Amino acid sequence: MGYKSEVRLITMPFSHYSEKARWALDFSGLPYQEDAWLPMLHLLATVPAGGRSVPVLIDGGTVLPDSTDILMHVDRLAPAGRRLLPEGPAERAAVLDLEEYCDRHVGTASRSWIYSEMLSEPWAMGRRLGNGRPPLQKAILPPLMTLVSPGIIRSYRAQPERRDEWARKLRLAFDEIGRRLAASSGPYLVGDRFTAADLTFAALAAPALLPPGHPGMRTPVETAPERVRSLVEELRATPAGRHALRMYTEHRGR
Ligand SMILES: N[C@@H](CCC(=O)N[C@@H](CS)C(=O)NCC(=O)O)C(=O)O
Repeated sequence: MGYKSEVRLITMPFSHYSEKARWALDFSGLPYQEDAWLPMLHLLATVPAGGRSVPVLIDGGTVLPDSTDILMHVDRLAPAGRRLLPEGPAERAAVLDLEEYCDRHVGTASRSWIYSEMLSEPWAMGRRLGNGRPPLQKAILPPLMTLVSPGIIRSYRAQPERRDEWARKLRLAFDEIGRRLAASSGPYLVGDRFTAADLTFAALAAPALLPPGHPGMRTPVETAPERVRSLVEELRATPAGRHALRMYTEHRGR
């Protein structure tokens, strides 16, 4: 099966599920074009493609509106040595199980937690998200985040009074990943090499770790509000947090 260079990945630059798909593509070395949209405007690209959320991968006639399907598609096309899913059935099942765990528990909690902390001041959040972005995006993001914040808060149950609940869920998920790391036979979540499990955890934990080296999230932890900084620093110091930061340092080339 050949790979066409007109492969298009529709994203929001700072979306963590988009980062999961983008990292898988970057790791594979396969050529693609990122089509990055700001929140809500992304619907102009995803709805015509037949989806709603980002990421969406369009590869010829194949349209994949889900990060796990994208990762599996990319993995089938990736050259040997650039695969993220092990061949062995037991290891492969362990990786897919962890990927699903992270999709359900890490990605949801990190997103709702950061929004519950930041969206009571959506203008300020828009300014932070604009950090390091082109001037037009920098100008649009504060009013745009102000406009979309009520919908985001509703969709992700990110009301400010829920922030402790989301922080608790995040800590539980990090504890679970820490246990899986301790049980692994090697320095990765499954064995002795980087897999989709490590990538998915690191990408989906990013809103709660603000990892240096993240291509779409350029908010240094030093500039974050005190309460955010405090939990980011706490989670960064856990075994799971240290693991995610190491994955960004060692495996997040572009
Ligand atoms: N299960 C999906 C979840 C993707 C997702 O939640 N994307 C969010 C951004 S991180 C989104 O597009 N939200 C806006 C919307 O649904 O309109 C996947 O893994 O791709």
